[in-house]
Amino acid sequence: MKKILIASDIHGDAQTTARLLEAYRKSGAERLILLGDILYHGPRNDLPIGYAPKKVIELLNGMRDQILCVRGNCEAEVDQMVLDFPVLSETLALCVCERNMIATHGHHVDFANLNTLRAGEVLLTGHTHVPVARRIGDVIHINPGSVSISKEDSPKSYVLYEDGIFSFRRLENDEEYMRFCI
Ligand SMILES: [Mn+2]
Repeated sequence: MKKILIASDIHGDAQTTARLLEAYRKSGAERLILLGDILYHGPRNDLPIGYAPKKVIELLNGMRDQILCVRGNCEAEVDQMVLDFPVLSETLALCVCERNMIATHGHHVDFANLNTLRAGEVLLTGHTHVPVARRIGDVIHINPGSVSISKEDSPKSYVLYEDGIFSFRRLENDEEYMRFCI
C-alpha cells in the first residue's frame, strides 16, 4: 500500500459515513482504515445527529473490500453478524511504503510503556475522539480524532497518509488543519 485513509469512532452516524466515503473516493487512497466504534453511539455519548446504524451497515458493506478495521470498546459480537468485513480484531499490522504501522482502538494501550513497538514504527489509535500527532520516544503516535463525535473542541476529522506525511483533514470540507511528517 502507498496511500491510506485513517478514520475512527463513527458511532452509528450515517451522514458522517457518507461524507467519509466520499472523501475516501476522492482521496485516491487504497484502503480505508477504521479504528473501531463503528455502529453504537456508546453510553458516554449523546446520539450523533445522523445516527442511523442500519444505514452505516449498508454504506460500509458496499465498501467491504476497501476496509481494514479493528474492534472498539463499543463493538459487540452481534456487529460481526451484520458487517461483511472483520470487525473483532484487536490489532491490525500494516505496511505502508515500508513503514510499519500497528492499529488498535487504544483503550488498552499503556502509552507509558510501548515496548512492543520498534523505533520508527507508527501506532494508530482512536478512542479519545481527540486528534493526536506526536512522538513517544522513537515511536510515532497518530490519532485521527472522531469523524462524528469530536471532543475537546477538535474538528471532526480523518487522516490521509502518504510518503511519510500524515495529513489531518476536516471531515466537512477535506481541508488540512494539521500535518505531521515522519
Ligand atoms: Mn468512541
